[in-house]
Amino acid sequence: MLVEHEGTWVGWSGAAGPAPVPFRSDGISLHPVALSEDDLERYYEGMSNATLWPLYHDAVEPPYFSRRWAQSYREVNERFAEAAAKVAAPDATVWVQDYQLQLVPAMLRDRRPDLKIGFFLHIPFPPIELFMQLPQRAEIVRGLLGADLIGFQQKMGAQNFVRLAHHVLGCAYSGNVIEYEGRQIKAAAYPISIDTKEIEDLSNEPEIRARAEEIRAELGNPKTIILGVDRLDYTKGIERRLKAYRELLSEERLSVPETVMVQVATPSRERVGHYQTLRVRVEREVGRINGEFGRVGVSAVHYLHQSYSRRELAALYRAADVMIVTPLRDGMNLVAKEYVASRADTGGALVLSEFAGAANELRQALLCNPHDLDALKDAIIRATNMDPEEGRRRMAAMQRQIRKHDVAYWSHSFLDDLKSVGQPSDD
Ligand code: ADQ
Repeated sequence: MLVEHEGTWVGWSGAAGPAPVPFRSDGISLHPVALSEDDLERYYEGMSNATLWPLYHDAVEPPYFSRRWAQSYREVNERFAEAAAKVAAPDATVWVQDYQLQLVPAMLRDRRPDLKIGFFLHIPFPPIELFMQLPQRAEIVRGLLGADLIGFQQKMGAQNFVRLAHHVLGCAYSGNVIEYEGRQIKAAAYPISIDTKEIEDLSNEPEIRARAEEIRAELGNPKTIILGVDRLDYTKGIERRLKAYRELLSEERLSVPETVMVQVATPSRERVGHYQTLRVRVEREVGRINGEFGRVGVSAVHYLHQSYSRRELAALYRAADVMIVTPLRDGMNLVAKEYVASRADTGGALVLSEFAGAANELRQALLCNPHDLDALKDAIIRATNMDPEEGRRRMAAMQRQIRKHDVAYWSHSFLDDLKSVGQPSDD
């Protein structure tokens, strides 16, 4: 998308310390912004990942509120706004991404009123009742209203925001258009997606198919491979899934070695307290399941706390008979879409939480409420015993959806809408 529009990327390099000098790569100009160790601790791990992340995900873990973190969030947002203001051409379009930068739209508009500003939130936007806990609530709403178009993963998020702008700042609105300081700001849903074709092609490569066979053999040729792939995050419902699996083994509705579970959990935010305790809890549960149901040389659950290449992930998806995606709340969940795209053979079955944004589109998945353990267990059993013809029909229908609604569709629909909004209001 940036290549197509000869765009410039302004972002963080991923390492603390001075920013590398701007450079070009694959036809894109990159302008790194520096984050110090202090910024990392307060702005990134603190305000972004221990305040906003849990608050926006239904407070499934309690958010911490800190004035020092909020001050750092402000400072770093200023830095990004300053950097973008410097590099943006006259009347350029700037697309600000995600919850770490919610103050940037207004800061950027102050500096560069000529710009067209879009904002996209990759995570859910919470209901008013939850958002109102945030000490910086008015500041964040004002920050976002600096944009011309605010994109959310789901309609519900957009509606929450419109109501909130009215509630907190008294903004008038009509449908999904908010009036603020003589401007009209649109809030709408743009469900993000994947490069469907790329993943389909990848998973059809003979080498990936051979690797999928090899994985099955390495797991002892079980009848059913159950797979979970997530960042190790408390929003992803990994513990619920493991508990459901343990109960199914204990009730002998599933058994080892006919069934084997693989849980890939990418290391994530490892210096944040919530994540450290989650890791301990998940590893304890994995140990318990293997202790009770494993045998010498046969694990009931293979737990892989590692990052994988796209090729290895594609092979794992291709090998998995049942994919379990059980977030307690998730903006979208690309893993669910990647699994569907990987099954060009129309094999496999997807168990999907109703609380993932992806559930709005993947209606033919086996949808369930992960808080309802019995419903989750029944969905896993249904997926395990799915009639192959029914499985193929469901998979093919989901594939039709994500072939049309791929990531290019997402970015084009957002940018097309951005072109046509933000005109001054009549009064
Ligand atoms: P995430 O919470 O990170 O994203 P998700 O949408 O599932 O969640 O994306 C994860 C990505 O990481 C996928 O592309 C997946 O393939 C990859 N991944 C997962 N485990 C991996 C591993 N072990 N090795 C390598 N890659 C791995 C946030 C929001 C989501 C939203 C996305 C995009 O929380 O709701 O869908 O942004 O907007």
